[in-house]
Amino acid sequence: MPATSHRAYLGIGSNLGDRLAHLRLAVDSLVREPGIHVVAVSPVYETAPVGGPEQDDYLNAVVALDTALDARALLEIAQRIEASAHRVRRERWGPRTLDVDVLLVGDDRVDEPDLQVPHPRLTARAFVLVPLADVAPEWRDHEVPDRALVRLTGLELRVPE
Ligand code: GSY
Repeated sequence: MPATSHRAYLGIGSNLGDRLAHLRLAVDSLVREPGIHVVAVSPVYETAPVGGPEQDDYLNAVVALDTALDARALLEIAQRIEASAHRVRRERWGPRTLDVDVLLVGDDRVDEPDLQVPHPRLTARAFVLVPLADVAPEWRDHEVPDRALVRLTGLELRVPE
């Protein structure tokens, strides 16, 4: 665990049962979690499913938090919260009551079989990028190894007077 606090981002999604209740459960659980300070929650987006079998639309959001916990500790918390929503892994990419993904943890990079940070599919998923832009407008995709489909440059265009 790092000595100092860093900003982390978690993606939350649900497409089974009471989708909004599941997202609320995730946020409430994170707020109650020792060592985590939730600083912002994005708006909730309804999104078409990406990958997997035919399934219902998701509700998605991104949570920004400050913590001294590392990515592995955040993954354990995410999995515990998923379990509390009675999540059952029926099939990969299939419908789920609650998904809590570790997207970014400060500048940490993790490449292990069960945990990759930054999340490897982060930059290819509108259901992550759009709410992430709401809570992390300063975020730049050059912080992740692969090329984003859309990249914030910091360049400006002005309407001529
Ligand atoms: O990786 C998160 C689970 N998931 C989602 C999701 O949260 N939203 C949308 N729109 N499609 C998804 N496909 C998967 S898998």
